[in-house]
Amino acid sequence: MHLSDLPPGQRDDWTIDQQWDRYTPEQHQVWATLFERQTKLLEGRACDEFLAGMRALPIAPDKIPDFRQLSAVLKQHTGWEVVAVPGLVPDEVFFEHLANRRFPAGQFIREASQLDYLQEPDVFHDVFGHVPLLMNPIIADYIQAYGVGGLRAKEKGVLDLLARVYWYTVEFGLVEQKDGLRLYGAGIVSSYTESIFALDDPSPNRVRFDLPRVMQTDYRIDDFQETYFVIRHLDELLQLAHTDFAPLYEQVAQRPVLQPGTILPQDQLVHRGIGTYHNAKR
Ligand code: HBI
Ligand code: FE
Repeated sequence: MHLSDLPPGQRDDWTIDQQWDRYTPEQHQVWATLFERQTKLLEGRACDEFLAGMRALPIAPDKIPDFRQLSAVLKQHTGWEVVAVPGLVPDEVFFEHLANRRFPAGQFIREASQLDYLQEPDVFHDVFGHVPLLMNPIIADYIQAYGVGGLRAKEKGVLDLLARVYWYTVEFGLVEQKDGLRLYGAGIVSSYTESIFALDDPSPNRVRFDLPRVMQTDYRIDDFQETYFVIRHLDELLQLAHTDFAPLYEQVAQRPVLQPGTILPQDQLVHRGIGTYHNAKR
């Protein structure tokens, strides 16, 4: 791609200026509405590390956060920064940023009339959902490792296998804590309806996380998940960050892709879903 093909203001790493001063009062109000709704829900639902990260960051209830301020605090704690992008960026661009501890966050915010509808990750999903856990040293290393691994997986033609691991952990993961199941996936904690569904609804399966099993399992991008995978502690992800996936790719690539709702005899079930939600749509 030639520099001259880029939209005005977009750099060749796809980053743009956040232009924080240009957000309108209406846009800050959308943030405020989402923030208030979500914060009420997440006490006792999100994992402790998420809630701790949220408290420690300059994320206010009534204003879209300024990425420069977020980055200043993140840098000190885990060496991460937040950079603005227009929306989804190509896989390699995304991985290159993560591998260098830069989190690409959507600059725009959803419309007030479509609070629960998202085609691409916006500033609420990316900042409210992802950034608090980047304050945690385990997640900080894990997401960087995903960036490094993503570049390799893309070369090998096995990105779909790795992308499932990201999906079922970083985006839609559940973790067991002393007082029960909690949320850590950004796709869940940034969604009002899925924060309730993932934890409280009898419909979805909740299955112990198993790496090759997850690599085999297709996921839903346009609806609640049919299966959530549960880790016992965030430390499980640290172990993953240090695992060589190459031999697993070879094994798993031979196996059939599993549909999102499939349960295998060897699965360790935390909860067997009754399937009402997704069955009603089939
Ligand atoms: N771009 N901005 C942005 N955010 C993402 O989460 C993202 C992306 N590009 C590619 C991508 N995710 C995924 O398809 C990869 O994680 C596989
Ligand atoms: Fe995300």
